[in-house]
Amino acid sequence: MTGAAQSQSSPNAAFNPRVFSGIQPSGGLTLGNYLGAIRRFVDMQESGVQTIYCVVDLHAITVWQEPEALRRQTRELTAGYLAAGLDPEKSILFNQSQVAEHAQLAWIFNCVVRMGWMKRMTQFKDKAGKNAENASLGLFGYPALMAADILLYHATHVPVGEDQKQHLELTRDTAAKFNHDYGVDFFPLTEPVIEGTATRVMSLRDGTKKMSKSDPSDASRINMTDDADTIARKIRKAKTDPDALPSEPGGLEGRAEARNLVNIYAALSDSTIEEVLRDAGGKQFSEFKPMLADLAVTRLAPISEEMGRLMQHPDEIDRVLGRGAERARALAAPILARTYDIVGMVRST
Ligand code: AQP
Repeated sequence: MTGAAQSQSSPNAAFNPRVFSGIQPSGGLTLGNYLGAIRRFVDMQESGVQTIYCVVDLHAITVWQEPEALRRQTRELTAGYLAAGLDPEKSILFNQSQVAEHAQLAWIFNCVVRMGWMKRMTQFKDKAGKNAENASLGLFGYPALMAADILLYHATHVPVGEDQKQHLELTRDTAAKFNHDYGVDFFPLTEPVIEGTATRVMSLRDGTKKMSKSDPSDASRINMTDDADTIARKIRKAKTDPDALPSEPGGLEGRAEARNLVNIYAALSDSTIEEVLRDAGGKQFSEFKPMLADLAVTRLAPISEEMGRLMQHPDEIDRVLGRGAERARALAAPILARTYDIVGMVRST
């Protein structure tokens, strides 16, 4: 986290730095979720700020989820958090549905945000596609629940991938409108933290589409539970062009698939694009892809092995989520109570 969070000139100077983020258990974890989000979550945990990480199961049901699959994916995502280095003693880890205050604050925000704001959300347009009339109301209202997730903890910073930037802007607009309408300075104007070489990992089948858990093609993504052979096969079959890699980043212009594989290599090897191309410039993909596959397997195998081990103990995972939910509720309840007071709800004391 930068010093901006603590700076007196920051609009959030009155708030203690606090980080919140979440991932939907809407499928298996992908390399995109890991590089774009979870790795950043771990960095922030280690920076000493208070960190709160959620499995956003209420968001997941905005599109159909088989109940048994949702339960498994919720535990698997938690296992992914733990295996990647999130520590339930240092961070608060929980699933959203166990803290009812998320849904309660979302209702208040449903009455603050405007229809016009929601209609501009590109993710709704992408996910609803041509069949928007048949999309759930929850999918349309998703960003108001997301604003509630974040503002319920007065979070000042949210690590996310590039695709969530517009939703974060809506969160700031929601806080600003609430503060303005009620004449208070109650909610912070949360800042997105979109950093690193892998803020947008693209599909292995189409370099213009983001890698996504719910893409119908399994070959489009690397799942965090894929074994070494599967990872190697998917990378070998990844779409590329016939040219060799350039030795400068400028040479990746107009080569979306090549850029994506170089980005992934840079992120997994903790190096810059320039450094990768200094070594790999001039190589054909037939040579670069096996290098990338080896690196991916080396980096991901320990995480997927640990996920597998943790998944043998679902009770242990549920205990982590339950304990995290208690700690989350302790932070959320007073903020919701104060929100109700500001809005004018009567409550007995
Ligand atoms: N391809 C990606 N590259 C970088 N970051 C990514 N994230 C997702 N995909 C990429 C980041 O992961 C976090 C969790 O995302 P989410 O599960 O809440 O929803 P999403 O962004 O819609 O992710 P998916 O994988 O595409 O899920 P589905 O298919 O269910 O919609 C966010 O921080 C996101 O930026």
